[in-house]
Amino acid sequence: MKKKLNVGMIGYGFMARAHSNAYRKVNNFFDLQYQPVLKAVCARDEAKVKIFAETWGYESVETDWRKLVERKDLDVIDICVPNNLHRDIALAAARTGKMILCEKPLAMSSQEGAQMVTAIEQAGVANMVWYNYRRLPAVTLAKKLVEEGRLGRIFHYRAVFLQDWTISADLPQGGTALWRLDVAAAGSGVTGDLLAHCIDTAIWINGDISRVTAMTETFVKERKHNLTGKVEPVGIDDACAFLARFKNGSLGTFESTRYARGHKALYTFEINGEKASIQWDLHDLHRLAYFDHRDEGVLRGWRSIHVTDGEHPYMSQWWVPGLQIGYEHSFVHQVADFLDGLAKNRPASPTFRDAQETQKVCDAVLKSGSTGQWAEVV
Ligand code: SOE
Repeated sequence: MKKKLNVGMIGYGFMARAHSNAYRKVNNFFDLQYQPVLKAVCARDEAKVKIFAETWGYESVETDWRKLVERKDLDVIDICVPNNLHRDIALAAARTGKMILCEKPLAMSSQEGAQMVTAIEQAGVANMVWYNYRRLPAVTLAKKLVEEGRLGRIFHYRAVFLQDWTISADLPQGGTALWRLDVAAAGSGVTGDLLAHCIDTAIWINGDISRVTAMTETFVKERKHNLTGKVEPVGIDDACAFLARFKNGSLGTFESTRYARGHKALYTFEINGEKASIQWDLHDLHRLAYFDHRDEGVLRGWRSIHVTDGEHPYMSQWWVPGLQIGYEHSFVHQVADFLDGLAKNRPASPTFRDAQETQKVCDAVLKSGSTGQWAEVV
């Protein structure tokens, strides 16, 4: 008999769908002691949250997150709302002793992140942040290859995350669908939204970053605000590029923009080591490119590994070798790892504390972007 874990979801957007899908599927594919139960979902719009509950199979709805967090029949609170609400909800949930899963980025700033880390650690509650790309089999394989020392000494880490959906100056900011453009709700633009993914993967695979130098730009300076109806200044970074020094001595270059016409979600990274290199591309997420200098000269070249074999991370749980999985599976894997960690009393990463490292890098990037100076990650 599996142990039931009652989930209280806050939010009903894109991420709430991705997480709900993962809770529903995880026990069909992974043999785990725990089983999530979709107990309640909360959002301010009662009519919409009821439709969401019906679609995904939540047993009940709430319209006030404070009420949801206080409910005695819930074990886990899943925070899937704009970034400006993460801290208050996490602090309130920690006070009730509930486990907390928080959508990325952890917080609006590392100052808020630090408060959240303290609160959950004092409360001693299980916690995790949804940096889902780590759990794509090809990305997990990249981490494994680096850990095994196959690349040797790492010289370079290079990542980009490119989109093009905010180029139109007529696009408003703020409100349900466009809160990512509103600095009051998002905290930052591409730095917290997209580079945070790149930074999380980079730290996970290549270790901590010590200093950065960045440039940021806001191409469209004013947009109509959906909440006030007025044209207001845009406070987010539309684009950001930064150089980084890793503690292991390697150099990092990172770039993100929502103004790369033609690119919808092009997240790629490349790692160059003394002996081998790795490349990964979200548009082809089940493949990992690998070049090994130790290969016999005439055969040496980039190989494209179709990461669908039973020996590859997570893949033995899915179909048969050669059949690929997709984006949504990264969330299923994240829930599986969280539940497995609970059973083994071994927290799955990234915990709030791990995600706070990314938050610190984001703060340093934004600071450097505004001062034009190198910034230490503190
Ligand atoms: C923004 O468009 C976004 O949805 C991010 O918020 C997600 O974190 C990223 O995975 C895809 O792009």
